[in-house]
Amino acid sequence: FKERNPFITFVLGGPGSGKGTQCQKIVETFGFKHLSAGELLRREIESNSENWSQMLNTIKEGRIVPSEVTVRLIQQEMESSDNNKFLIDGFPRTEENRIAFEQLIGLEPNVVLFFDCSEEEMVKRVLNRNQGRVDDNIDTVKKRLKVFEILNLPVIDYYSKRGKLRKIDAVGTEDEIFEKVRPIFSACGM
Ligand code: UP5
Ligand code: MG
Repeated sequence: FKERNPFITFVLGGPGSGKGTQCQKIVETFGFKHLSAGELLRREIESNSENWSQMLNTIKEGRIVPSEVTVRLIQQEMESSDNNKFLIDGFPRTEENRIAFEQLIGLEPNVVLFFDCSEEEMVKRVLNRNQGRVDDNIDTVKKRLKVFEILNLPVIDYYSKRGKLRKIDAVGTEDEIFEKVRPIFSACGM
């Protein structure tokens, strides 16, 4: 897979910061393959795969599913895609996730987007979503925010130090935010 020289973007940000929404726009404009780690896990749970009930509990509690599960799902999707440009949404959540990906896939991301949003706005967006997600309730949202702060901020910090982080102010309309995203990919020659 490494030999295909894929272009990999990690898309990070707290719960409800607009990762999925902006990923859709990036797909429409730049033709990436979108892989939401959370979506892949929810699909695994729905298909009653091995350990589905444990995974469901983990998500209900806002905790992080073991790296080996998530990385395997992402790897399968990447290897079976004929697109060579990937948006990996909501992953890596932890330093352990990041290291597991880099070791197994043998690649680092080309770019890391970080949608920076206030907690107040994130809570409001998540509670308004109404798509029946088991983790979209005030108790779980509070836990997700805490897990984001403790486990994901160090990953964001790591990529900032590597010069790969593109931080985007995620307050504003969806279109206003996308106009800040667009030049990042244009500058990469897409
Ligand atoms: N919305 C979007 N943009 C808006 C804007 N500019 N103005 C106003 N409203 C806006 O957006 C959220 C809502 O806000 C939507 O209703 C949207 O219309 C509106 P969305 O684009 O869905 O935000 P997103 O950042 O994708 O929020 P999401 O809730 O999906 O983020 P999470 O990171 O919490 O969820 P994810 O699906 O990635 O993970 C869920 C759980 O899975 C995790 O908590 C964890 O338990 C588990 N998980 C792992 O264990 N490992 C992983 O690697 C990944 C997930
Ligand atoms: Mg999402």
